[in-house]
Amino acid sequence: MSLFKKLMMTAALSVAMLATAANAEPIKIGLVVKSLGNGFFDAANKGAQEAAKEIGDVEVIYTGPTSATAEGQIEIINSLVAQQVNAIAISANDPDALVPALKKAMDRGITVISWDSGVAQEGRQVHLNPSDTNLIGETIIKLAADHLPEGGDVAILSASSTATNQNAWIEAAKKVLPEKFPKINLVATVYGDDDSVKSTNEAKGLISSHPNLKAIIAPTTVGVVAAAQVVTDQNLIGKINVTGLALPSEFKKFIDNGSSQAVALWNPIDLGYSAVQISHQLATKKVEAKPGTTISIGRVGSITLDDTNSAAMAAPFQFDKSNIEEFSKIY
Ligand code: RAM
Repeated sequence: MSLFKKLMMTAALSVAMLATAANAEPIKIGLVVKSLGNGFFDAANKGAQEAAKEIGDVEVIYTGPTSATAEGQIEIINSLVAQQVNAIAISANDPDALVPALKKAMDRGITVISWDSGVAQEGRQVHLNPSDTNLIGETIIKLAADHLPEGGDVAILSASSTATNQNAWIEAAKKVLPEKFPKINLVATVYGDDDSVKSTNEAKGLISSHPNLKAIIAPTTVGVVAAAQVVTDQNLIGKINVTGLALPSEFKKFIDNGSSQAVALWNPIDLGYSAVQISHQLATKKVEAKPGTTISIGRVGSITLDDTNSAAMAAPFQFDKSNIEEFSKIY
């Protein structure tokens, strides 16, 4: 073959390869959150987009219903299946109600993981917990108990009554109460649905029905802000301590004004980043979802799947007067 012909063939091959690269569809990952308009999920999306950029061939579709319901999420799952996404990574409003829709997605070859708030095992391949469930359960009670040396009445203001994550944390909290915190008296658990208005009304209800209430524990970033605002507005600072899981950027003012002594949370940016890293590796078959598998998650480290194909990311941090300013600039 002449040199000219050889050169022409190499050039043609390069053009063909370039065309394939340009036409290659990105791996599409639907990041489905409990509801839109929640700062916690916006922070998770930041990390998700960061992971997509880092990996390179990934498009993250950030989506969720306007209110935190399973029905709203089912519609979204069906629409992502119709769009033929490669993966769905969901924070579930209900462990069971989403299973049929997610099974349908998996039947079509779509990778499904849950993160933050899980779906039952038959409805997903992997579940990523932010942190160890028992540790979070104990942490939210300890946050209240640390400031109640004499003990007293406390109440929980949760998210929706079907939220997998909050229900698991509350159950874990109730388990450690009698032995580790015998002087803490849990008088009620109410549900604000991760909706500011409902959470505000539920916080007001707790205060009027329990005159000796010493702390409101809200293991939700939406509920905790609503409760602290109510305590502030009703001049109850110093009487009722609001605590739970809070996003420092939204909550700093309540540490500053004394309606809360301390709260906790893990890094939501890292959580969204990890969900995308895991989804991508499963969707591109770089790893398989089976017990014992170790999945590396870029700058966050790695996780090893337990016998339910679940894993936890990291321990929660505590925020108080000494450090909330610094963290409020990050998330
Ligand atoms: C709310 C949501 C989310 C939870 C955080 C702590 O934003 O309910 O699922 O992980 O709080």
